[in-house]
Amino acid sequence: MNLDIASTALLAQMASAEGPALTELPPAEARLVGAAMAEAYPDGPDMHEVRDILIPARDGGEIRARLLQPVERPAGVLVYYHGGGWVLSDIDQYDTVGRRLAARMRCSVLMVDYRKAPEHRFPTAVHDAWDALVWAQAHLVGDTTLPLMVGGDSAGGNLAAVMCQKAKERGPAISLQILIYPVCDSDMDGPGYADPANQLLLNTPVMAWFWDHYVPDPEQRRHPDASPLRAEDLSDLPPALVITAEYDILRDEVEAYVDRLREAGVPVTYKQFDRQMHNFFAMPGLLPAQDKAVEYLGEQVDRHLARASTVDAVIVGAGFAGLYQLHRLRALGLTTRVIEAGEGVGGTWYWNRYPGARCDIESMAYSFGFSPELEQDWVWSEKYATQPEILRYAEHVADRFDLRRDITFGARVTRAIYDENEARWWVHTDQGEVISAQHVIMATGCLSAPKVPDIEGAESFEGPTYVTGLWPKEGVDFSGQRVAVIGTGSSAIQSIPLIAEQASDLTVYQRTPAYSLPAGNRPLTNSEIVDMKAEYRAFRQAQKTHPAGIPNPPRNFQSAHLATPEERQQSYEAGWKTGILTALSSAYSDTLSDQQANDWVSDFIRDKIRERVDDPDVAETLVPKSYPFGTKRPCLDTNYFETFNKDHVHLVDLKRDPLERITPKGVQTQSGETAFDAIVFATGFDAMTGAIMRVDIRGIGGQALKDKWANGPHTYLGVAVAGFPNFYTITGPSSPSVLSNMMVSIEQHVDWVSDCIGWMKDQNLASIEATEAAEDEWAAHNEAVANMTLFPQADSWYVGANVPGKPRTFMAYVGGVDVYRVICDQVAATGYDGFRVRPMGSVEVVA
Ligand code: N01
Repeated sequence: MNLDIASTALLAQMASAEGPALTELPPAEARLVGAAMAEAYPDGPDMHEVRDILIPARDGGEIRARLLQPVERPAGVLVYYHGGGWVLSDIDQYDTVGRRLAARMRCSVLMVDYRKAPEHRFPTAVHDAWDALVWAQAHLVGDTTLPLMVGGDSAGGNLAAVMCQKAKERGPAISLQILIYPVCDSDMDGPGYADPANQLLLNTPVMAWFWDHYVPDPEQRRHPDASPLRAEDLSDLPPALVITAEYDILRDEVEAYVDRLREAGVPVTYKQFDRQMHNFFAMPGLLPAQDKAVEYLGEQVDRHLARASTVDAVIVGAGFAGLYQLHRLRALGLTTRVIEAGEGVGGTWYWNRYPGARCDIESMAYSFGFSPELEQDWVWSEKYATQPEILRYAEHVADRFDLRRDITFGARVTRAIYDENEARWWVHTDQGEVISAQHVIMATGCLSAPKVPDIEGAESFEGPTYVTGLWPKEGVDFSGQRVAVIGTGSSAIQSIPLIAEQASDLTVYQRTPAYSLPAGNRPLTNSEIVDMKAEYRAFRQAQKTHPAGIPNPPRNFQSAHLATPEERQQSYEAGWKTGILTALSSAYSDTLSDQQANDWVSDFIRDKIRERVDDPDVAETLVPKSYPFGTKRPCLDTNYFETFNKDHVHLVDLKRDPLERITPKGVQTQSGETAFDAIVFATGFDAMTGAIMRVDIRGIGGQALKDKWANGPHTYLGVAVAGFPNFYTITGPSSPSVLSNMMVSIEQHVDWVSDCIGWMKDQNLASIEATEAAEDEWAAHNEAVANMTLFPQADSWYVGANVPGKPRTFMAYVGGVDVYRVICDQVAATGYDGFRVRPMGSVEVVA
């Protein structure tokens, strides 16, 4: 015998306690033994609701039951019958087991305290089990489509099996039976009984004692309501999920029942828990296999529930990437679901509603190019569109292409688990839904996981706090308030001038000053719009062949070293006047790769900042000096620096006066506390990987993506990950993404992924997966290219420096979207070089 250590220890402990054998005790005393043991079980997980119920029994009596409602919205209803030989135990002793099942399965669990023998002999337990089942159907399922399942262990498993046989004729419809080492037959003469190794907690005398109390008449025991193995016809029963233990006198009769179910055409999933004994499932906390069995049952129930929700692809996120991806997959004939946490489309433009939020790529360029009709019809009003206008555009796209019908709003994907046998993903949402999909596409955005302010005491502030990336839909009125803004990145730089217009007093807490250029925003003229629309096709092509997807103004291929100081000044001035983000970085070819070339342009911008700010000390504080221009994302602003010329606007340099904590009244820095009515956190995002890592993603062999990426993201082309087949990251880490016009990169990635999936369909492939070698080669190339630039020098979110503890790696491909496109196209043209594929038919087909 090779029982696991915990079981061996438990048996040894019980033996040394030298109590009387169960069979020597009257049932009432025997019950106390179990109750004493249950005190050692840990508490189960918290529930949304725990309700004790009395269900009327047909004989006028009452059946005690406990309804356990999980925190997440239930995806099904499980009626559970506990074990204990119809004589022992109750729902109090099974409270932890019930809670664990409810939490893991995300199901409402009704624990039934059917009345026990010998006070209530057979068939009372059967009647009670039935009455509780009918009650659950009426009160917990009702008019909903929630699937009804039954389950139980040992004697409870026996009742669950009997319920399924009875329900076949008279309903209710049971979608799954969960049988944990159920008692199947009353003849105690099978080989399981003969093996001395099985004579453990449940042994032959104990089983005989149970039968004698429950059904004293040996003939009556053979009735299928007591011995379900003896039923004549097992066809048309619900699918069964059956567990046994390796050391169990009942294992053979359970296996006989499994065989008979299968012969009758009932789908059965069967698992034996090795090195375990009968009863292990009833002992939470004492026997680790109990946890494993709950997890196993949870996974199987997930799958069972997901059968109803099977699609070709799940897309996570309904921002621009998710919308276009849905459009493309539909065109390929794939059934697709989009899961979106927000209540509407738009992604980043749905959440970032802070004052002044607008794009810093020109509107007519920051738009989809895949539909010439769309780009001709839509009219942008300003050079740089505001957040509401961009959100209207996203909504227009969703409506125009009829996308909403495949989007589930207000639901967040929490887990995605890959099943190698089926080559499919099980995608879980926080709404309790589980979806089976061949492909999972993360369209979760690069800057969509707002960084929770890691400032001590942040939660203690008594006034309202706001995070720019999660701005309230209804807006905020700061009129007459004393406001603090923490952070001076793009979001802060856009919002500070507008907050200053309302606030009676505004203090900006700056840790690192930003390079910002005046946007020169203005309404678009009719002729600009007409001209662009006439040129749109050529412009889209130019976007594709530009390293940042921003062809205007054109790049200068000359080194700054070859220009005279006067020429440099002239070209920087010209770039400055354009109000375009890339104008200064593309003024010379080596701005981002040569320290001296960068110093020249950085000094130019520093002088411009000094010109814009009246107070020389304030100006000097606002001038960035600690990193080269462009190595942290530069900003575009409207009157940002000028705002500090206002008397009621103050700047605190956190490098000189460090922030100590947020207090109930305001902000405490080294030099003292300042009181505020409201605080705005413009503290940025857990960029590139944050939104992906928020989901528990498990690939081949159960490997967690967060473990694989523990030392930084590792991808092939920024779109695929070795060990995670049929899993795609749109504008993922190590793709050009945030170093480009996102719309250009999104379209390129979505097109590539869609072509890849279309190719798989044509080739009848079940899965595609990046190879480790390809991933390593891509990572090495990324690093080599990044190291040719000045980018790694800055403590930016590009390297994860803004998130304490995040591994430092450069997370975007610096080689340019033009070069990147060529590489991706070549990979596709060579039959997806660097990927391994599995044909359909080499995997299990989902029933
Ligand atoms: O975030 P950020 P963002 N104590 O990370 C400071 C895009 N975007 O939301 O630099 C004190 O840039 C932090 O200081 P430091 C764009 O790509 C685009 O503004 O880490 N300060 C920094 O000043 C952009 O780059 C648009 O030293 C703390 C600020 O908070 C990206 O989104 C508009 C702190 C965060 O700046 C992110 O921009 C808006 C702490 N504990 C955003 N933690 C447009 O299209 C952080 N900070 C126009």
